[in-house]
Amino acid sequence: MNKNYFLGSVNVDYLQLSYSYDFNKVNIIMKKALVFGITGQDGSYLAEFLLKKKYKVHGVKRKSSSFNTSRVDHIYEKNNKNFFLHYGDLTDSLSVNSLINLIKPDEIYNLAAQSHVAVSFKIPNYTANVDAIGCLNILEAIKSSRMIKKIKFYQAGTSEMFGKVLESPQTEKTPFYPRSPYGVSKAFSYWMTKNYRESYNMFASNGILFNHESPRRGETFVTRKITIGLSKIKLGLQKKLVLGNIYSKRDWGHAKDYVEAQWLILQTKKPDDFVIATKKQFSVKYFINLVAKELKMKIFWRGKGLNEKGYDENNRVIIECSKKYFRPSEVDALLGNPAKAKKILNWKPKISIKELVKEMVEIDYRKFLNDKKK
Ligand code: NAP
Ligand code: G4F
Repeated sequence: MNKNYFLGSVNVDYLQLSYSYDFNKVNIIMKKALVFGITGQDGSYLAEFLLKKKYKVHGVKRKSSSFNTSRVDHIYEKNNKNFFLHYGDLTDSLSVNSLINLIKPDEIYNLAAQSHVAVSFKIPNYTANVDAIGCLNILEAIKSSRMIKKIKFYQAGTSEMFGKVLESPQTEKTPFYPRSPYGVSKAFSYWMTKNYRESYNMFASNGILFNHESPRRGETFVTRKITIGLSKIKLGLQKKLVLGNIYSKRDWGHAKDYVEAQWLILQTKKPDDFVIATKKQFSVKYFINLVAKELKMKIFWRGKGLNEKGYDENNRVIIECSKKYFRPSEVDALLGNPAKAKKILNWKPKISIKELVKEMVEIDYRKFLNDKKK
């Protein structure tokens, strides 16, 4: 008779460990997480978070013509015993299958996506392949593996699924009305995740995350475009910042807080779907003003609509709007209610928008100051 009895998992002060009992000896086996999208903003913070929780972290990176691991290189150097990178691609179901069967993870986080809403209008087919079919590829791979009972799956859903919002603030019960190929593709993945949960009894959960930012945010998203643009203007490295719709409103949090929620979503007894948000809403224009304040810059606003411009103390235009950055259909305002996450996950955001702006500005300003000195 085999003396090893698998006893499941225990929750020790958030430190989740699988263990096996061998009569006199207890072997602690580290949990394994497989993260699709490890090289992105969230992937890098989630990897750091999971390593602190003593997971073995396996990340999937794409083959690209230039380096795409800058957000995780520091982890690789420090923790290389528990951190592994594998080539793969969500659109390549064979690679998804073989990675899952090779690694045999306890938890899978699908953070991989073509995540830019405006770009999704230009490459809708590609966006659907990655953001919709990619998720299905993972769900099918889990279903056809022998680990359907063991693997917990997290799908990175988004407030963009609420789109042209039908109520405010948005909750888990608010109907979806996506407004972009990105939002529609993510809604497909949301429903597929729920469907596999209900059809095959899989532990598959959706996070419905509202906008979250950080110094690692992609440079073409509006918050980072603003912190970089205004830092460069302050340093005389750029004359003007050209933006799109500065009146749209978002519920912005910090990515560090949001990856903790992603993990908590997989630690519940039953799989479920959760809104993760701050319940605070600000316009893009307000965000610009916060960044300017942090940089000790004065911006004087004049004009209305597309003609509204931001001027500096010398009456020079430093911010203007262009239709070029408008989307064929806009999501005007998002505001999330994270009450369910607070109640069930005991999650709440810790970092305020002012602290977020301070951190982003400090890092971007310092970077361009150093570049200038070179
Ligand atoms: P991100 O910085 O754009 O990262 C996306 C990641 O997906 C990158 O690692 C990227 O790899 C990878 N990827 C793209 N296409 C892939 C493919 N075909 N196969 C495998 N990997 C692929 O996004 P993020 O801000 O971290 O967001 C993480 C997830 O949450 C995304 O799914 C996003 O849609 C969703 N989300 C984000 C927010 C937010 O405000 N940040 C809010 C709600 C939901 P490369 O580095 O090679 O490009
Ligand atoms: O920073 P954004 O591009 O983020 P968006 O479209 O809200 O999407 C982000 O958050 C979603 C969650 O709600 C994620 F699912 C998604 O993956 C992504 O991370 O734009 C924010 C707002 C929009 O209304 C946009 O029209 O800012 C407006 N905006 C104004 N000027 C601009 C610009 N957006 C960008 N990217 N660039 C501009 O120049």
